[in-house]
Amino acid sequence: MASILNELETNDFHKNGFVIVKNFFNKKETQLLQNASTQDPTIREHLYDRKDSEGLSTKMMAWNHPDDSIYGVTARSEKIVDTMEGLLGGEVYHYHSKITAKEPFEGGAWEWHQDYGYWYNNGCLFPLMATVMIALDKCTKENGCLQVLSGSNNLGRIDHALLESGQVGVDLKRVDEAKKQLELVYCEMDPGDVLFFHCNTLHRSDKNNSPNRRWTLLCCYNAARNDPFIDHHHPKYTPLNKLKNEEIIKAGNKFLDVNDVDTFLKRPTAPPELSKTGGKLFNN
Ligand SMILES: O=C(O)CCC(=O)C(=O)O
Repeated sequence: MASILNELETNDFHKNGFVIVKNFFNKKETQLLQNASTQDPTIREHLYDRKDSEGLSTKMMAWNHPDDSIYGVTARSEKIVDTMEGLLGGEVYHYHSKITAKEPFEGGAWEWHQDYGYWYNNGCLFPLMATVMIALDKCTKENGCLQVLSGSNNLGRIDHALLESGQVGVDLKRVDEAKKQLELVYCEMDPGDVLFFHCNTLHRSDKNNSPNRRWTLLCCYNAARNDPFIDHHHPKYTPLNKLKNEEIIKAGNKFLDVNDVDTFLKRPTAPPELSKTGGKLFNN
């Protein structure tokens, strides 16, 4: 199948660094994806805390290779992979997937960053990488939906540093300047909607200030022609076995494979090469 995006939406992605697709998943698919997020014991066991600068934690879990669970099948579904291939201009492979879980009133913030701020350090030479964020819950301004700076994908990679909290963040002076020219967009979504965003798109999210949880599944891809030149904690080029979209519903009740536990990344994704700045972002 071809990309789910039409020419206008594809152009939007390249111009703005993101595109939201409403109802990307149908009702049944969405319900199954949501069920897995509440019922899969492997997810509960492997979520770890990721602190923000206020000490609040967002829960997170990540894994490298897609399995036969509903989440692995979704990450390999034609509608996602073909769309990624359309956006990145050729074959892609699965770089990793993750769940980011903000519990009601507790879920913390994510600081401004570009994903390529991390992935550059993994030996990915070109920013030929992107993520699809899948809304498992309603994502609103109040519960900490993703925020993006529209057009920031065209800024190139900005310097990042490791923050005291363990997150990796970007030079805020740059963000302040960029904000004078670029629109800040709150990517509010309903369950089953998705957001495709480029690895150089600046993004962040607020803490969850609401009684509603905000869980999302993010699947990240690298172009096959951008095979990382460093061995690191995410895979080098690994051919991806694409699946028909119908397989998502068939995999409905299959949870993440506990025996595949080695592939779960328990450590924060901050690369060791980045030095701590004592909690200050570039003396801002
Ligand atoms: O879940 C969120 O709000 C942000 C996630 C994020 O920025 C990331 O995974 O890079």
